[in-house]
Amino acid sequence: MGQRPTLFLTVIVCATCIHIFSATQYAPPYTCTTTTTLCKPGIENEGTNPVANRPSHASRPGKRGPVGPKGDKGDPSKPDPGYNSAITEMQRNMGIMESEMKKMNNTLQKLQQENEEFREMLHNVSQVQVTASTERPTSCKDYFNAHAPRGQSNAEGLAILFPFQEDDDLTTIEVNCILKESRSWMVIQRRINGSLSFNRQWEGYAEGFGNPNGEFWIGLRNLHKLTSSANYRLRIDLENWEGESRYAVYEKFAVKSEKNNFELEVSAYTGNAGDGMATHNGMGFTTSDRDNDETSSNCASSYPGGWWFRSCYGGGANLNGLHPKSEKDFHWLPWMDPETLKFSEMKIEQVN
Ligand SMILES: [Ca+2]
Repeated sequence: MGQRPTLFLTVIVCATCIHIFSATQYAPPYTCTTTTTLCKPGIENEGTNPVANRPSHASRPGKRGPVGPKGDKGDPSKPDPGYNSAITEMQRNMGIMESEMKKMNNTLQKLQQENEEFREMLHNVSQVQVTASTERPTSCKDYFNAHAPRGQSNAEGLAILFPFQEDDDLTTIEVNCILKESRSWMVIQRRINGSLSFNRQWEGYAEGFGNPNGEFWIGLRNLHKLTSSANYRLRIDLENWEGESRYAVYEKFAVKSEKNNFELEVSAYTGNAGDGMATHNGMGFTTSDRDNDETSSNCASSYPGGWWFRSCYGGGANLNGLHPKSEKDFHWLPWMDPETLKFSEMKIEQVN
């Protein structure tokens, strides 16, 4: 009986030790991997260990786990293969972009060239249109081509012409155009009834005056521009106070520049009025303030009105002289001498 109390005490002590050891070994937080049943501290609990899942221990921090081995730093002289492939991809993309830029440049150049060609074509078309346009006739022939019914051989109309556009000069002149026996004439002078004074000085005759539909002088500057840019013939129609008519045609008609005093060139007469202009051929124009005649006086002062006077109008004509019948200065002497005229009309036609 003396050994039984000792054995019992020993058992009690060992049981206590086992309990204490167990409590220490499995104190939370305990972690487990899903593949181990033995939980270890420092790893988050996600396993199935029933001890680790105890709610009373879930918020307690674990111990820091072991630090792993350091990684390989790599060789700086050997770039990352991923980096190399990115660079290659960028270079490939840049190549594509350069190629696209070249294509765009080529397209742009083509467009610019086409634009230039288109502008040139437009310019040519507009030139053709200007020449053929009914809005901008260059001559009375152009005007009648647009306005006279086909087949009509006689007509008359007031026209605004653009005769100087070959020099890109869009100066217009307003004239009376006459279609007579299928020929187109531009009126440059007309006397009807003496209602308009032709007693003008140099600037007036140089610039022109009157109404194209009535009494009219086209102006020496216009005459020079017209007849120096193309060949013209001149036709003069006359009427006397008895109602008779005569005409004179000169195949060559031109007026020189103002610097040359608007010298007259006229020749190759045909008609039934007689050659009233022959004596005036080669003369400069004379007005009361500009004496270019061959007399010691000024013919335009003696016979008011400007003309290509030589020995005044002896043997010739004075179509810008005083008109009223009583003044007796409005003459075409080869036909009527000493009687004066009632009507005169000077007109020109371009010779092709
Ligand atoms: Ca003189």
